[in-house]
Amino acid sequence: MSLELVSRAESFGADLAIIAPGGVFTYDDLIGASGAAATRLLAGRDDLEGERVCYLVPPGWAYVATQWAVWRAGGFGVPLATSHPAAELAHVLDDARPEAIVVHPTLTERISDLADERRLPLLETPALVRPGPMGALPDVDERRPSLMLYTSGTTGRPKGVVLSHANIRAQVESLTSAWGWSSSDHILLHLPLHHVHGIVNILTSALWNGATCEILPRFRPVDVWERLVRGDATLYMAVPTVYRRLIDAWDEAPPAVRRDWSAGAAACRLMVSGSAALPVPTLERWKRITGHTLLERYGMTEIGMGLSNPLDGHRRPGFVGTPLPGMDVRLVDEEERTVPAGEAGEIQVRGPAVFSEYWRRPEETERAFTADGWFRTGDRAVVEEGAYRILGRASVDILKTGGEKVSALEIEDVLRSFEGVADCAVVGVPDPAWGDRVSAAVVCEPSSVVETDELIAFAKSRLAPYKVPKDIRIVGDLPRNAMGKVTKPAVRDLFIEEGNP
Ligand code: MLC
Ligand code: AMP
Repeated sequence: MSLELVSRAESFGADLAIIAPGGVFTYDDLIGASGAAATRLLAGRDDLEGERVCYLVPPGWAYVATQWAVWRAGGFGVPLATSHPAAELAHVLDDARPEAIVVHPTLTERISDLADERRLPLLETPALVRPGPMGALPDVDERRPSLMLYTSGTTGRPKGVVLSHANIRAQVESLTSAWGWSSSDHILLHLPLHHVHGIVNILTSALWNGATCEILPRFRPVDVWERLVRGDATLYMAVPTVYRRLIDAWDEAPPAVRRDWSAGAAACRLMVSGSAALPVPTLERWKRITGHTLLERYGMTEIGMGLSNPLDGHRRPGFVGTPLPGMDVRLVDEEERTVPAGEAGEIQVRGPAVFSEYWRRPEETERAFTADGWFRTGDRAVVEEGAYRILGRASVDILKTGGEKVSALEIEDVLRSFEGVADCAVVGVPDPAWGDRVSAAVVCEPSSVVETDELIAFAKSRLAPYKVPKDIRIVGDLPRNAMGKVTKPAVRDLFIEEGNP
């Protein structure tokens, strides 16, 4: 028996599955290409048996065919971020220890040295996903690992979140019923494909339902508006920073263009925002421009989506609604007792969509769950008049910038390794465009001069672009409390006082 996602796709046959820069592809095409590619990945074996396969492929047809091929061959997919420099890619390769890397030819140069150093075979997508014969493929039990997504935490480098096929099915089924997905849906996709938002909420939900997923090669606000103008997209999902950029582009357009753009967006049946807090002014502005009250929902790599405003009914600005189908959600105090109604607490989640473990990190996995299986999200919320309102993270060291989660501590480690830096503190400064603006206060070694441009170039060579501080201030000392510990709120105030938004 094949995975349910695949058997469902077989039933959608000649319907349009993917529209991508390289062409248009039906469900039959996806079954054919991923079957041939799975056969090549197996290379005569019966089953990849959970071997990791990393893929560094830009959003597009080859990405989708590769992901399905890995799954159908019994492999464990590890998407690599196309924006990451070598040091970040090396971390994932060394942690995941794949048996092979699939790469799009435009990115081969980026990874070939890393692959050679680790003696990993590199398979280029044109050869992998081309049409060809399909051999016998294994039966893949849905409890087996399906996807490993890397996420930043309060300790160490990013860790792998292990999601099974059953976890992903539970996430997709929940969203299908909550948001009314059907085969007549047509969704636009420009989010990166190494996160649940792009992979599960958009791509896999579309393919589970026999809908069409149209992949745009990159996010450019004008392209999205011009695509919406055609009036045939039914669904759109993005992070708050993207909505803000779309609003800025609309503001800059001439009145006749604005009218067309607004009419195109109004034709969608649903527009969703998530991955970071949606500022109420953005929600209100979007409503004036398009007529849509954005449906805000709350999720996390480890759990998929947990809370959502309703498809039908009142969507309360500033709130993320109620638990999604299949999700148990509770708020607890520091002793892990459920808080009385109306009081704030940590969000804990349980259910079939929740991940099983951090890859090869048993202690961190154990710390993440209570004895009776609730996952500790580290986010705080309160329920008011029946709806959840997110209050923020329990830790000041986890930031969200443009929908990307970053660890202040990981960035600090990198900055401290730069010659002449004695100490530093990284904080998220509230910013209307990015959510948290990654900012660093840096103390130099006595008699050293640190050029901020050089420090930024150094950070760029080691960190994903969204982790690189947008603002660096050289300070004489870091604000500390009586115990000598750096006080992050006081560091944040340094940037606010100095004229940041
Ligand atoms: C890019 N840059 C960022 C950034 N993205 N800086 C901070 N935060 C980000 N998120 C950098 C670029 O490298 C560049 O640096 C500069 O900022 C301006 O780049 P840009 O071209 O304007 O940015 P762009 O490429 O357009 O990307 C912005 C974005 C993108 C918002 C479209 O970041 C994005 O798609 N974010 C979504 C992430 C996502 O899918 N999150 C879901 C996680 S899952 P320089 O130095 O070159 O100028 C999750 C669970 C859930 O959270 O609930 O969904
Ligand atoms: P990630 O680890 O990248 O999956 O990011 C998950 C985190 O994003 C959550 O733990 C929250 O802190 C944050 N998040 C997601 N959706 C929302 C939302 N609607 N409002 C506020 N924070 C959110």
